[in-house]
Amino acid sequence: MSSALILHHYDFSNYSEKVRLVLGLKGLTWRSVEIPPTLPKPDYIPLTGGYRRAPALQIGADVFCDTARIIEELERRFPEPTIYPGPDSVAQRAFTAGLERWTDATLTRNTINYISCEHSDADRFTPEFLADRAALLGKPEPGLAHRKAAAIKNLTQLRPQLSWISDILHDGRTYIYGEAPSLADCVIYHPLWVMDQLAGERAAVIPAVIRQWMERVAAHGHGNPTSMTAHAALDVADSSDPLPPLPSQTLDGDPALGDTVSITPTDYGRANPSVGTLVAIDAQRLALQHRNERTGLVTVHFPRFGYSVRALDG
Ligand SMILES: N[C@@H](CCC(=O)N[C@@H](CS)C(=O)NCC(=O)O)C(=O)O
Repeated sequence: MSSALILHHYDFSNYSEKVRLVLGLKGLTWRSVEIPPTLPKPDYIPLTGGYRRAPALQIGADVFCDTARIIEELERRFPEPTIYPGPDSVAQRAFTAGLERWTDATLTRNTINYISCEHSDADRFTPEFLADRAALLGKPEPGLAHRKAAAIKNLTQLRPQLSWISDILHDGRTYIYGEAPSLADCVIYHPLWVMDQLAGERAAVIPAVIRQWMERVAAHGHGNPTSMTAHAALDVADSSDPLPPLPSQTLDGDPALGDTVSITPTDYGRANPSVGTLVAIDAQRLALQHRNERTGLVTVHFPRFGYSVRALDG
């Protein structure tokens, strides 16, 4: 039971969709805990030690935050079928990491900004949701009068990126890297998919060649989820021990193992760092431990890329 994969996520979360697709490509069985899309998240934050973003993957008393770290762990534990089918899987992993930075940072921002301005009347965009996201991103939502201009501005940025994707697919290939699906399909799919979710209808801006590829990707499904309550997931953490931390190699300026640290996203969500004792650190990964009365001792894992770590005074 404690080795079960427990994904904390919500339906219209595009980063969660990236992970759900990987679970599908690997045909994995997992437990699904639905978390709220906005703060407060009283049954989630106790697990992560402060981090608010979705998704997180819990395995016993280990919690993996950020899709990059989650997917790395899934590939390590379940290497077959691989999400890097090659022919050179090492190079493909690196190319896909680069691709993922584009789709996470830029494509996602443009698709979400475009659709939320173009379809600002969609049911999803309640005042509470918009206020939560303005606080998350640290900037005000565009007022009604500016929405049309913001939609157009984002569309000018979105169109070239949609052309890049169409051009990758121009020779009629089945998937991004050819005949086998890979992580590259998942990382390009989710920022497009979220436009339909937020608009509550198929986004007209997605051209047919991309739509057909999206249908092929979606056909792999999400593996075999069964739902679990958040309380049951907290109980799993409480009745499990975290795995021994990975070996560490500190770099110049790093806090020392055993320091009380905060780990904070460098892009958005900075108001909600995770806080705990640093137990692992190297050039690629970070992990801290914290203790909470509802979870006992938990290790929370982050990628190094996109997160800063600093020792807290005292
Ligand atoms: N770099 C993070 C980004 C995660 C992220 O921004 N997730 C969105 C949901 S798709 C989020 O957490 N939004 C705010 C919230 O749900 O509280 C990752 O790859 O996991």
